[in-house]
Amino acid sequence: MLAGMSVDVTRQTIHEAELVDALRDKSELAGQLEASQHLLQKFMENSPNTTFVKDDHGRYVFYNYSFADHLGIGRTAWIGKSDDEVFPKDAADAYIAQDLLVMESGQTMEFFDETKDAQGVLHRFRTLKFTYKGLDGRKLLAGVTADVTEQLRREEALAEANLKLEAQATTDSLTGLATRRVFESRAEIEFEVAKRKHRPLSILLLDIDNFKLRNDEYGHAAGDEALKVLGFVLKSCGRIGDVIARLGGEEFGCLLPDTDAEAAMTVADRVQGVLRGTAQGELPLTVSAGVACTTKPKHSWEHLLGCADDAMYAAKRAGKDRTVHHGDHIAGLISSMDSSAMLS
Ligand code: GH3
Ligand code: MG
Ligand code: MG
Repeated sequence: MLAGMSVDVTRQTIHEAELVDALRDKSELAGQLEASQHLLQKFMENSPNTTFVKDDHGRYVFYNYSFADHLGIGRTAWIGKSDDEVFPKDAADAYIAQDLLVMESGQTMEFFDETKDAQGVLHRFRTLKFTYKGLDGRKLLAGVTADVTEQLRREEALAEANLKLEAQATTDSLTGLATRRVFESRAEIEFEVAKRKHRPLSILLLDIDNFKLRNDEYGHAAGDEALKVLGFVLKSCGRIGDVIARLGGEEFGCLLPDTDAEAAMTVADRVQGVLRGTAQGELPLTVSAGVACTTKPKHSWEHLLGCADDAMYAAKRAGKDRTVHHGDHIAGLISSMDSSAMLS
């Protein structure tokens, strides 16, 4: 019996020791929980992002220092209040509508808006809103808002700079015409379209005559002025769908879809005619031009451009201020070869 009693006392002692251990563990856990809650609260309060929590009636149950400082309100002034009590009607309506959407869907959603700070400076914000269950089981809505004014400003400046770069790469700054890069990429496309649809495509190449002399005699500015005049004349002689480009220096190209050689020669004549009637300093502004058309099979757009170039140089050799059609140029070459063969 005595021996049995001594066993019970030992068991009791063990239970007490376990209890003491369990209580110590519990109090340690509670301490850790409190410490981590404290840490989280400090992070929330001091976050540079504004954070807030509203209950299922849209009343603020929490907001951090950044929220209070941005709106210039006390750190508890809005607790228990809803948006329609603290914001102007338009803003309040927008926030309430967003909250409803998030509460009903249970999804995390992103919103952008603009508000003025306490000093009247406009800021742009990105807000993420989501729902969660509070300790009492009620649905709460939380929001994290980042000030993206600077980020958006930088992104917009970058987009604007890219647009400018793109424009510089595609538009000749002096004449406002397309650049060689645009001409070549469009020539490739139009050549394929013309081939597939069995439609003619013409290229008209023009080079200002004696341009070096103009620069030397009247200065670079006078040369630039002549380039602008020709650019303007070419634009006025083209039609919608034509690609008119400054290919470099004083050389210009017109890509004329759905245009046969005869019609392309008419465009060239029109340009020459307008230039003859345009006073441009003491030197007449004339061009030599070459026309090539796809009506006869050509290998590629590059070949077509080469033919127009040959024709343009034939116009230079023939005395400038004229247009030569590549087909006629070749026919001329053949007949001159024939006559020299007959003579020999
Ligand atoms: P040709 O009648 O045989 O075509 O002779 P040209 O004097 O017109 O041609 P050349 O190729 O000998 O000279 C072209 C000149 O164009 C040389 C270059 O200094 C000038 N030039 C090129 N780009 C520009 C520009 O943007 N502005 C000005 N003002 N001149 C330019
Ligand atoms: Mg020239
Ligand atoms: Mg030239």
